[in-house]
Amino acid sequence: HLNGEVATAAASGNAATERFANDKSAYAAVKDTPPERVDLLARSVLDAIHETIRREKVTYDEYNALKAWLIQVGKDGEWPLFLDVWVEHVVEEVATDHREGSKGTIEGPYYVPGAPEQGARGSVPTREGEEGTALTWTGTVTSTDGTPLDGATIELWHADNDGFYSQFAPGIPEWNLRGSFTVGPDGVFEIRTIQPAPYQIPTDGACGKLIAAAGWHAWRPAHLHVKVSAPGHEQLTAQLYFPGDEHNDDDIASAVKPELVLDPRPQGDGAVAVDYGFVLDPA
Ligand code: MBD
Ligand code: FE
Repeated sequence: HLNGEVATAAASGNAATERFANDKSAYAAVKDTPPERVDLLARSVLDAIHETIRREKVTYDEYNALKAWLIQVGKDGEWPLFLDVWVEHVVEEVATDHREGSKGTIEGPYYVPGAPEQGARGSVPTREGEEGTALTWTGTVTSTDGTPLDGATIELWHADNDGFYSQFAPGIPEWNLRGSFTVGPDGVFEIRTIQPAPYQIPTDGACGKLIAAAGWHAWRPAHLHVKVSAPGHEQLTAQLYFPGDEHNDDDIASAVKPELVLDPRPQGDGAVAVDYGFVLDPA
């Protein structure tokens, strides 16, 4: 309960669906996919489904259970959640295979463009007395040749100490734990925030129902999301993780890579500091 309101799967799912529907560049791809490609991909996916039905001898009860579940995914607005948890990691793998710079990973459903600019050194907007371990994060944004990238921007978003994202759970200020940081000629940034809690996929919606029915767990390890952009360079979408998290090895979204695990240093006063920079590939 957040300020008396309950976070529901349908509310966060429908907010994520709405956010994606307003993403102009993502929607441009819908009409720009050539018919030959749509034909190839649609047939290929359908072939894989037909093959599964034959191999596993899928029954009418199972087919109807699937139909009911797919309808519920739409009603709960959970298509972004479903796709980003169980499909996006392979799209990301294929899309970034050629890169020499920093490893990235999936974006997930909760990015919102336009987070408030804080400069190269600053803190993300937080509530008064925001709960959680204080985290100071320093680093440099460079190109693959080592040149600092003047004007690079890091957009940061993450869950709070209860595992909730602003704009996708009730009772949280709009830009809480979301900020943009733009570096100067030295490429250096210093961000102050708090450590997020592990994130549990909503259990009361269609995705939660699949997880329960299959006997899976619903957890992602604690993570910080970033998008890093600089003129003339490919945008990097990444997440950073914390060592020792019990879900680093079995993330429901399969989005952890060893290169993305931070090495935080306890500061003695309960706070932690971490150094982690980004290397972008020229476009
Ligand atoms: C998240 O916070 C997330 O990062 C992903 C990938 C999926 C669901 C929730
Ligand atoms: Fe996330």
